Amino acid sequence: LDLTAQMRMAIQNNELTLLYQPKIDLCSEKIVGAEALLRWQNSRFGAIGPDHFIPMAEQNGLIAEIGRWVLDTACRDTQTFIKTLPSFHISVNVSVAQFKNTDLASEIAEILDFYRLKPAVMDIEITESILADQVSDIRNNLAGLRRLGVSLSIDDFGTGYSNLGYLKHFDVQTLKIDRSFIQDLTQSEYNQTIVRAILQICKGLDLTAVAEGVEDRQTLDLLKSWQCKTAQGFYWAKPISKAALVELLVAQM
Ligand code: G
Ligand code: G
Ligand code: MN
Ligand code: NA
Repeated sequence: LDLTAQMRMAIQNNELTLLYQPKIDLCSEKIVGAEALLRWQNSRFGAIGPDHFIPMAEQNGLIAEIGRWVLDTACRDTQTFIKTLPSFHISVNVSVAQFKNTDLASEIAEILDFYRLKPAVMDIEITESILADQVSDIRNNLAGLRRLGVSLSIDDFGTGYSNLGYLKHFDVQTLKIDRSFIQDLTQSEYNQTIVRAILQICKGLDLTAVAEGVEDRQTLDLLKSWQCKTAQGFYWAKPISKAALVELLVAQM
C-alpha cells in the first residue's frame, strides 16, 4: 500500500493526533491559548510531518476529511481546556484547499455549536496568499468566519505577499511573525528591523502580534521591550499532548 492508501485509513485507524503549543502572554508569562498541530504516526511509514502530508492531502482530496477531524478534535479538547482557563482560545491551521468547494464557515459553526463553544474561542490560521486569492469560495468563507465571530490570524507573516490593504478588508485580527525573523533576533540587526516594523504595523492597524519560535530569554526580553504582547516557542513549550497542556493550565491557576 502506498502513502495515499495509508492516508485514506489514517482516521479510522486512529493514527492522527493533535498536539498543542501554548501561546504565552508576555506581561503575565501565562498561557492564554494554544495552536493545534497535527501529527500522523503510520504503522508502515512511521512519523510523517504535516509539511509532507498536508500538501499530499490537498492533492488527493483527503484534506476535507482530515481538516474536519482536526477542527472536531481541537474543539472537543478545547471543551476541556476552558474548564481550567475560561478565556482560553484555540488556533487551528487551515489550508487554502479547505476554503474551496466547501462551506467551511458553516462547517465550523456546526462544530462549535455541537461542543457548545463560543465562536470567539476559535482562531483560524491562514497564510497571506489566501487573502490575495480571487476565488469566490475563499472570499465567502473568510467573510462567513468573521460574521460568525471566529478570528483570523496570518501565519508565517513576512514570508509571503503582504498586501496590507487586505488585512483590513478581511478583518484580520492577528499577525504571527514568522519564526525565521525571531530565531536569531538578538544577533541580527536586519531581523530586528523587520520585527520592529511588523510590530509598528500591528500597532497602527490595531492588530495583535504573535512572535513565533521564541527559544531563549534574551529574545523574549527584546520582544517585551518592543511591547510585543504574545509569543510561542520552545522557550516555554514544544507542541505537547492534550493531557500535558491541561497539566500546565492547572499548574498556573
Ligand atoms: O508542527 P510542524 O512544525 O510540523 O508544522 C509544520 C507545518 O504544518 C506548519 O506550517 C503548520 O502550520 C502546518 N500544520 C500543522 N498542523 C496542521 C493542520 O492541522 N492543518 C494544516 N492545514 N496545516 C497544519
Ligand atoms: O508554520 P507554523 O507556524 O504553523 O509552524 C508551527 C511549527 O513551528 C510547529 O510544528 C512547531 O514545532 C514549530 N515551532 C514552534 N516553536 C518553535 C521554536 O521555538 N523553535 C523551532 N525551531 N520550531 C518551533
Ligand atoms: Mn501555524
Ligand atoms: Na509560522
